[in-house]
Parts: sequence; C-alpha cells; structure tokens
Amino acid sequence: MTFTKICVLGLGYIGLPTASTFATHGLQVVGVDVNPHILETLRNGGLHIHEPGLRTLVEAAVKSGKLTVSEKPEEADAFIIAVPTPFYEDQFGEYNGQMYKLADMRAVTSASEAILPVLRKGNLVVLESTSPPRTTVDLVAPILERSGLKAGVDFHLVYSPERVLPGQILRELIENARVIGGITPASAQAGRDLYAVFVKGEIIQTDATTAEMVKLMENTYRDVNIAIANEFARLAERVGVDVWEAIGLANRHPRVRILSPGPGVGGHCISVDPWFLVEAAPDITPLIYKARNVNDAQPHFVLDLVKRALGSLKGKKIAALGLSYKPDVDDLRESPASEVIHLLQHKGALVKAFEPFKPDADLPGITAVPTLEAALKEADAVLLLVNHTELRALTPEKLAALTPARILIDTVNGWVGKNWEGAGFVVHCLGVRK
Ligand code: SAJ
Repeated sequence: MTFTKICVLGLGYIGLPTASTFATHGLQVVGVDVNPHILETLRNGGLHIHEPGLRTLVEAAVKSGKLTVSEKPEEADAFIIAVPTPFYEDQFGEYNGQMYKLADMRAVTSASEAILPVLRKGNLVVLESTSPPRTTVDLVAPILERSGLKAGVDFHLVYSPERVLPGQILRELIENARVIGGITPASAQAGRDLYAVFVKGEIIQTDATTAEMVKLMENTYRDVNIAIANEFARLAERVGVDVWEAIGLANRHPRVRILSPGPGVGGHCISVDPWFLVEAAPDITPLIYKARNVNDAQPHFVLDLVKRALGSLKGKKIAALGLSYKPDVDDLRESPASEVIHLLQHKGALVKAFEPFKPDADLPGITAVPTLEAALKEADAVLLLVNHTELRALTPEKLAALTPARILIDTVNGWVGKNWEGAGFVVHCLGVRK
C-alpha cells in the first residue's frame, strides 16, 4: 500500500514527533488535537513539549507545508491514534480486597469516533496508544465498524506500540525495531508499508493483541526489575551492604541485568502500564501488582533515610535537587521527587526544590526556586532526587562553597566516588547502611 496523506490524532510526546517525522519524509500530514491551546501554540511556531531536536524537526515539517494542524481529522490514506491512556484517579477495581487502577480509555474512544465520518474503504487505521490487551479488536474495531465498513475487510486495522525513550525520542523513533500487529496479515502488511517510510530498525509483523501484550510486557518487565532493585536496596541497608556495589558485581554475571534503585518510578509509562495487565486479569497477576506497590512505596523509604540522617524533620531546611521523573528530561509528570518533597513537608521540613531542566517549575504545594544557589544557600541538608548529569557533576568544593549544609542525602548514587568527607560532608546514600 502507498500513502500520500495521513492524519495523526494526538499531538503529545509521541504524536507530534511521529507526525513531524512522517512530514519530513514526504507525506502530507494533518496533526489533530482536541486541545485548542496546543493547536494555537503550534500554529504560532511554538512548541508545548520539550524533547531534544523536536523544535528543529517541527519547524522543518511546518515550513515545508507538509505538516498542518487541525481540530478534526480529514479524509486521508491512514490514521494514527496517539492519544493518552492514563488511569482513572477516582475509580478502582477490587480483587480479594486489593484495589487496582483502571485504564481510562476515553481518549482512544473519542479519537476512534472522530475518525468515523472520514473513514473510507481501503484506509489504514493504527492505534499507537499503550492500551490494555484486546483494545484494538474489542474497542477500536467496533467503533470504526459503525461506519458500515468491516475491519480487516474494507479497511486495515493495526496496533503498533511506540517504544521510544523520552529524551531520545527522535533517534529511537527511526532506529528502534517496530512491532506491527494487524487484525489480519494484510493489515499488518499495510502497517509495515506505512512505517517503512521512516523506520530503519527491523519491522516485525504479528497480530494486534500480541503487539499490545508486547508493549505492556516490556514496561512491566522494567517495573518488576526496578522493584527488585528497590527491595535489594532495602535489604542492603538492613544487612549492612552497599547495594550499588552489590548490583554492579551481580551484573558482571553474563545473564544478570538488575536495574537501579531510586526514589521511585515515575513518568506516564512504567508506573501506569502494568496496571493494564492487572486490570485484564487481577486473579493471576500478583507479582505485577506487588511490584507496582513496591515502587509506589519507595518515596517512604527515602523519607526514612532523611529521618535517619537528620533526626526530627521539624523546621529543617532541605535543598531538594531535581524534580523531573528521571535524569536529563524536563518532564515533571508522576515524579517520585515531588512525592518525596510532600512527605518531607508533611513531617515539618522546609523544602526548597530546584529543577535544572525547568527552573520555573510550578508544582502545587512545592516551593521551587530558579537557581541552584537559591536552593542551597541556607540549607541544613542537601537531598539529591534526580541523577541529572549537571547535578551529578557537582564537586565537593563547589557544593561546600554554595551551602552551609554538610549533610548530603543521595537517593540515586549520583555523588559516589568523590571525596565528600575531605570537604567536611557526611553522605547518606539510599541502599547503603551507615
Ligand atoms: N528508573 C529507576 N531505575 C532504573 C531505571 C528507571 O528507578 O534503573 C525510574 C526512572 O527514574 C523513572 C522511571 O523508572 O522514574 C521510568 O523511567 P524509564 O527510563 O525506565 O522509562 P520511561 O518511562 O521514560 O520510558 C519507558 C521505556 N520503556 C522501556 O524501557 C521498557 C520506553 O522505551 C517506552 O517507550 C516508554 O516507557 C513508553 O512510552 O512506554
């Protein structure tokens, strides 16, 4: 199948890079979003998200005339749905007295409904949003079939997960292997033809539900791996071991690859997607459920660490460094750092936070200051919450000059290997017994 014009529904972290990449590879692309603010920003040459290289790419796509934006889909050869699939904040499932989170599929539903009036025979529809297993066949197909056209017969339908890492989206979009799950082999082939426009990685065809599972399994595997790293950190503190050294040594085994402990698991993917599997079958997913709980509880272990370092937190001034959900990105969504700060404040600590990637960060209930100096200048203790390259690079001499604090609490092992004691500091590191 060949493609001249496509519509991409949802212009967020995945949709906008995808739409722009198709446009710079010669397709006519209509980017669709229901948020008028996003459309206005893009029409005025602005950008509502931060991702390295994205500004240049979007500018090139718009300038060439190949990327336009609209509030509604138009007739096209293919439609890509890349809208958010969060979980409900106020609705839960229950199994055996245990609550689990439920996927909020309203955006996928309304995007599918928006395609209905412009869906034509021979079109390809792709769902990219991370979704519970069977969404493509049980939710999207029936909506699109309200057009009178039959999925897999009159139009092609595919699930193809995005697997790009925030911070490296543009490179990974092109280079990563791409899984294309068709509701029929012909649909998968049509999906391959579309992504072959720019994907340089391997393109692998399968069925739609397998592709959905693949995506969820990848992120769940990572969540469970981080959960075990966090439990190892707790154990290491208990038995008097440095977990970072122990993990480093264990990872010298050719078949072991333990991830890193930290203040918790944030972002909009790893901390969300495993719930889709629990929701699909709560009776047979106790490990996935437990791993989510272990990682969600991690900010409380950071609180314990800070208490061990400082005693009572009442009135203690803490400089909290890093607010994003992970290193070297500016994304503050679902950030464990914010949760740690709330817990500290709840115990009476006075926290000033600094996020180098977003000096103007504005989070409810958190005092964020625009410079490192402002966060550090009157602190009693310095708490490293995100392993940003520039925070990791701080030297004992530099820090000693910027703060009267001599207590450092490192939750990410960012400051390992420097002569902190020589500069008068005492370092408390997560996963290391003092
Ligand atoms: N984290 C740890 N320890 C680690 C690694 C990560 O505590 O060893 C924490 C991070 O600090 C962060 C969270 O986990 O708070 C998630 O970060 P991440 O880098 O593991 O993942 P995301 O959410 O940025 O991106 C993931 C990626 N999935 C996998 O690596 C399997 C990415 O490829 C997906 O495309 C993305 O989810 C997505 O959109 O689903």
